[in-house]
Amino acid sequence: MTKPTVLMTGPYTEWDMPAMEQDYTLLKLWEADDRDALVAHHAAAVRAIATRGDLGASTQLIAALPNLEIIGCFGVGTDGIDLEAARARGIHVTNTPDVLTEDVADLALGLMISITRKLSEGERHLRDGDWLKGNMPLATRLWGKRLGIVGMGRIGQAVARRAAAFSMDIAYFGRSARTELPYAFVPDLVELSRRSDVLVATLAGGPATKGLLDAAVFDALGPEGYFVNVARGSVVDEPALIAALQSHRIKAAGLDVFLNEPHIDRRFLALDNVMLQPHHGSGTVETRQAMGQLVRDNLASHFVGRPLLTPVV
Ligand code: 8YV
Repeated sequence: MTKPTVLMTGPYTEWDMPAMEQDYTLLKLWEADDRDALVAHHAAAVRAIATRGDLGASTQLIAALPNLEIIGCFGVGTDGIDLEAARARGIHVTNTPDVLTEDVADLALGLMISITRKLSEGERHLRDGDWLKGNMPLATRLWGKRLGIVGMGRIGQAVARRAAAFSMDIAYFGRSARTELPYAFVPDLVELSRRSDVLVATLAGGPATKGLLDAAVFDALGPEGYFVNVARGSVVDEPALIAALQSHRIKAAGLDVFLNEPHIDRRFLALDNVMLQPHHGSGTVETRQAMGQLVRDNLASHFVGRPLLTPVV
């Protein structure tokens, strides 16, 4: 049997690539000098796109592939994929939920601890020899503080479970109240921000949430407030966040996601009240192994006609 042709938008982790090569004829978009020419030349053969949460699959790419059957996304966020175009043509889309939830929540807590307890400053204080001259400035307590979670999906709930162990007072904003959860629903995002010491974004990206966290939200958080984003850069009005950090209208931020990754706004680099991470929420060996396996299991299921494990469309 000939192997199905799969267009990959970017590399997967090293242990996934041999498994992908074994089962499929791979077209590696990132290695092509002329991407459009590669797509045009093989367009009719491509039956699947294997992409990543950060790379997605554009309207143009989907339109260029007349025999596309499925898009497998290595990541839970499908905001970079034109889902409407896929739906309109009956193209399946799968993602990798659940397997990464706890890791992303771990990183959110890590950022919350880092920025309140000044972990970067502490290390710099020691390495630069400043400890010999005196103690580092005092930090802020995290436990017992008021936490606002923006987006009470799987990752938001995993953050809440961890925050409960820190005796935090937890409230959330989302599309609707989750009455099964023991946390306060605040239907107004600015109001949630006003009542929070720490605001953490765990909501999905996409047109519906674009720029949702704006100047009004940061002003409501206030000069003693902390902001953490492990969701998508697009959910934040980035110029408003940078301005709030520059003018100390919020205290500090911990950011794992940005607009235009990896070419992030250079103004972030000049700020000393922000901890920056390179979109690494799911970046553990264990989770990336599980994500790769799930992408491959979905593709394999599709090509033998079994139900998809984690369909989005
Ligand atoms: C990954 C992500 O970093 O799950 C998502 O939506 O953005 C991340 O888990 C990304 O998909 C890997 O490239």
